[in-house]
Amino acid sequence: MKELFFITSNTGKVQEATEKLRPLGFSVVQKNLGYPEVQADSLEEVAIWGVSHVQERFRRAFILEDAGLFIDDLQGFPGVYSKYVFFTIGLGGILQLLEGVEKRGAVFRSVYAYSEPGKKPLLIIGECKGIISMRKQGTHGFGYDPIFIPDGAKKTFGDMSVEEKNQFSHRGKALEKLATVLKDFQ
Ligand code: ITT
Repeated sequence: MKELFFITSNTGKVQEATEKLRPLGFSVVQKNLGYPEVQADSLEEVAIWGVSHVQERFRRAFILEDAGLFIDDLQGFPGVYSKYVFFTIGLGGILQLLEGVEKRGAVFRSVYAYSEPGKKPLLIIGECKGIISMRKQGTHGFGYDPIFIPDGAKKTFGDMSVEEKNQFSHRGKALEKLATVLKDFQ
């Protein structure tokens, strides 16, 4: 098993990464070092900025991730502001904004950065399309999971186990690609 340091404060992300990467030969180790989340237009910029901060303090290879939910009818909101919006208006606020809206399409995006000391990070992207449910459903997962139904499923991420969510999710897809790339890299 290869150790892979994951710089994150989010234990939900760590659970999902651990579950996905274990069978692919990686053991995920959480490091909650903290880094500033710069206000930027894209997840990629946030991730790159995060890497440059962490590289100054952590002199080993690591991964970090920036993710967000982009809702079609809200022109991509909350997107890069997903964390702030979750802790302010919350799931109830999002459902209210979509009251009476029939076309409820949305996409979760995840950008992973893999960094080695002194090198430019490698970016890996995963996406999961779906819809915003009419009401909150389920108690699993974190963040927007109780209001997101991925394409091909009949229930929200909040109603899925970690394994099930990983089969559909932006994070699951990004981590699969990451594992393939790291096999050649290391
Ligand atoms: P880090 O320490 O890794 O940055 P975080 O929780 O701040 O953890 P992000 O900035 O990447 O993570 O994500 C922004 C928000 O988007 C996050 O707080 C969730 O509310 C939401 N989010 C991201 N991925 C999600 C997922 O798989 N399911 C539900 N909500 C998600």
